[in-house]
Amino acid sequence: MTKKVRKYEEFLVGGREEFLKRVEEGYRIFQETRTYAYPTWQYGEPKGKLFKVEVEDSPRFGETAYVELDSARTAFVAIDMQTDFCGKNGYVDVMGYDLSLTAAAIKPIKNVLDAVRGTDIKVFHTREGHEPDLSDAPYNKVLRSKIIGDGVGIGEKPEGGLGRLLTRGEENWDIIDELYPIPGEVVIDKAGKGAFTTSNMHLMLKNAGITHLVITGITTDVCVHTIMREANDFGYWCIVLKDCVGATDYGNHEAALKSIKMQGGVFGNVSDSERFIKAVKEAGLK
Ligand code: C5J
Repeated sequence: MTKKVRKYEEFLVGGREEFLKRVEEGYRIFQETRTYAYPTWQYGEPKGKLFKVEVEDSPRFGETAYVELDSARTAFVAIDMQTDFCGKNGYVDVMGYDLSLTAAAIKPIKNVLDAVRGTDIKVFHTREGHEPDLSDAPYNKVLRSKIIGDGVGIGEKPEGGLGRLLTRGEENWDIIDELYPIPGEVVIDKAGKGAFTTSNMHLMLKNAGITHLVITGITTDVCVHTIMREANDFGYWCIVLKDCVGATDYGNHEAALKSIKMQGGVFGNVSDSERFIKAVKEAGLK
């Protein structure tokens, strides 16, 4: 019996020519307008209002471009603005890092929250933390935290602290008062640095019909980057607001922002709170 030789492409669903035509059209629009236009061919007609945000160093360093978003398909995401990451005797403080670096994001995030609350942009908050019995905490993560914390790690209460570090239900684990969620905003509890595999965030974004994420929070090089990379891989358009993120090390913060911009925006785009608020106001979203 002769064996049929199968070609790899026989198993593909097709649509390559049509897809590349759409890419060609997006390319032409970009050449004319410097805008990553909202792809209605993919997502359908806008549910809210279209508005454009200026992004920096795109597609090359020193160049400016615009990302077009549908307000009702946009999520403003505030990542891990918990006492544990920016407050006294929290997880980051116990590790000995300079809290002013992560706390610097608080005020700009508050300004953006004030601008988006009352619009049809959806607000998502995340919290990193583990179950009180530590059943979802990897051993290596907990051990490393105890070593760098000079004997006090995840699941333990530091001297003078509010509660056990990165432990769900503790005061230090919760979101800081200045940025506390209001009714109607989504709070995602995640057991990892990312959110797409350790929480229901992806399901909730999908169910809400979200296509674009405006990302803020801490820390730039860890949870912000991990979530942005996950979202980008799933095709979400991501914009990080650079003054609304902070890291435990300034060099890492800068490098993390730079790496987003490589390859024409390998993980998305970078803007800032002022440019984003201006775009929201000019579009008259309230
Ligand atoms: C860290 C985070 N840095 N939220 N978590 O451990 O970035």
